Amino acid sequence: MWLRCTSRRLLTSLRVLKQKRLNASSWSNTVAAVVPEAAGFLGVTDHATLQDFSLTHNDSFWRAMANNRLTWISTFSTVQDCDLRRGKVKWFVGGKLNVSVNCLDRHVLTCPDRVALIWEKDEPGSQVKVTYRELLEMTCRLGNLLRRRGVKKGDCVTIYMPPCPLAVASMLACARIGAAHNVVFAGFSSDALAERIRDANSSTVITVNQGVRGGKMVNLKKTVDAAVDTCPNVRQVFVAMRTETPVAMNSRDVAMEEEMMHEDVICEPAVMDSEDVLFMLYTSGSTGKPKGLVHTQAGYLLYASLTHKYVFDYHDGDVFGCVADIGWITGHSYCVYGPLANGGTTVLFESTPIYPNPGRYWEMVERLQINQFYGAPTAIRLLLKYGDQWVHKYDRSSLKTLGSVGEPINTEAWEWYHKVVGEGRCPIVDTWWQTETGGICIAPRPSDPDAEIVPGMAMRPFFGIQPVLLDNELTSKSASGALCLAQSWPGMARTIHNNHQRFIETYCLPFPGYFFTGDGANRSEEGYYQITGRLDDVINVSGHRIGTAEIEDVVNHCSAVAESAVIGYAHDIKGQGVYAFVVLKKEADITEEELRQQLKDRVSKSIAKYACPDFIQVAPRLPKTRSGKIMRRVLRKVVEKDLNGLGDLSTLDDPSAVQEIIQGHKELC
Ligand code: 6R9
Repeated sequence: MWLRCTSRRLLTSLRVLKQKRLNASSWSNTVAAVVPEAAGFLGVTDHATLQDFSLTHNDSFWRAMANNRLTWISTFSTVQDCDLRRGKVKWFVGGKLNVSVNCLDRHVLTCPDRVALIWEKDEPGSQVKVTYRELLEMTCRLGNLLRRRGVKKGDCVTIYMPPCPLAVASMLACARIGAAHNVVFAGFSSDALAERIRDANSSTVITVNQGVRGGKMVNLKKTVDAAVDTCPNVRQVFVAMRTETPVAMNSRDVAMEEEMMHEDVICEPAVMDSEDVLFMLYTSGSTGKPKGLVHTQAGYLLYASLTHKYVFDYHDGDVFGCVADIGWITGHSYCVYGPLANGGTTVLFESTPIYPNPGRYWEMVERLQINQFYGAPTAIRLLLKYGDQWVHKYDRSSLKTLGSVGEPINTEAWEWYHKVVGEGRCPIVDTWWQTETGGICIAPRPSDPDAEIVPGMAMRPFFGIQPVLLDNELTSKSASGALCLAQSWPGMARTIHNNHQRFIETYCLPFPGYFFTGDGANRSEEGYYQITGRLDDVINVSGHRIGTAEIEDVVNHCSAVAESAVIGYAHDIKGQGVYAFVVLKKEADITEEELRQQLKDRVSKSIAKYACPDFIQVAPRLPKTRSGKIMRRVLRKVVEKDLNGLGDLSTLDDPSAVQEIIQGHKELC
């Protein structure tokens, strides 16, 4: 079904490379079997050669992949036009395509009745299956509706929905008519939603009357109403009915399913340029407001599709179970775009890992016959504590690969996932990537299902990815440093919406010529990568990324607060928890209990519940340098109870501040 592209130059250069790198005896193994689209016409048979080739012949590699995996309306003229120094990133320049056609129409031609989506609803056993034909029909009706209601190519539509087929159809309908989507995680508060709607300049919002999660109803439409009331640009809100509970409809509201029924099932796809915007997705940075990272059409789709196929060893007919929410990049790339571009069957998980009991994931694996399961370490750590019996109860023989994403996976969780869940026979793929990278960049088995796996390590770069650890000797084999990527790849974000300068300053200027990820990493003698965590003030709570500055901003708005410092601390289950140090104004008249309640309410109203501090320590003052900078390093060490590791305190303005902090911490914890 894929178009075959056999470039003579590519063939020749690969043969040369092959001769250079390999002797005849190492040709036994079969990249032909594992990366057929490369090996089939390249004759390459091992990962290292193909990985090398993807870097040294970057254009040839990506040209072949783009021709092989994507269906183009008209082909591109230039593979890439990138300059990381200037934050310029363009791939498949001049090419025209439509992403929804790549995810739907071409599969409807060959396998219309294959299941595209399995909607695993909150109540176990109430799953809904949607075929490719049905998803195309839903998408077309919705595309026509959006068009009729004035949504145009280049507009941005905000989607505030839990994982469900209509949410996926909404994303694809935007792609069909050339509008960008901006999915906002449906756990965000109305203030956070409003901020994102305004920044994205959306005039259309899509939502549901209520969400259902863990047996509870959540009034999402109410949150949208409160948000939209502060967004004068919003002219219409489409409301789908997830439950039967009626909701008050305002003049701007549109009953989505009813209106869709009047629409045609054929919707002309917009002709999109490779570099037109496909979506933006807000994520947290170390300073300031959340940033709307922008992803474009062809490069993103190709990268999501290729990584989905090779990192997880996905094959036709497999059921892919990524339990992330569609509001995060993991949901975008591995619930929606990657699997659908590959004609796969993908699960949309609406519930929680412990509803109705801690056996939920594994009961679902048995019932849906899931082959690849992809989840977050925080959930694994939580389930581990409930004991093995919840896993043993269910048949997991369908499982072939187990994936991990979002934060480092600790050894205990890795071993349990491997031994108990996977019965020691399923490889664990610890995948490192970010909203910015669009898809997985480092993972244990990007091509070879038999490759060695080291616990707790993301290990090997994906094709076309060249990690470097900077601030370190570049020549040494083992190293540690700031994780940077030395050349562009098709899935990377192109800019920050409305703020290209911030994009350049955040990712391109710290190490000129390299893309700076914000993470630190180690490289072993064997060349395997291990991610050590963020180097900036971004923390990771239950796999949700949040900037400490964002939380401080909300805390500082409380009238009793003079200043604050928020840090992450190691948490058994969440990975990291939030710890806030607060200095009160002299005139503040508030009890500590009132303050705690007020701050929790404020943070959950302005951001989301997961960002609420677990500990709030009221301090007379914060340790600062003489130039007035808060010494967060000292605060972290106090919370880690590593008083010997406080380090150099010579720049401290007043050393007694540290003693006060230590004393206060002892009293609180
Ligand atoms: C996909 C996603 C990105 C940040 C990233 C890093 C952390 C993600 C990881 C990991 C260690 C892994 N992270 N995967 N750390 N090992 N396998 O999570 O995107 O929400 O943007 O977060 O998450 O710190 O920089 P996003």
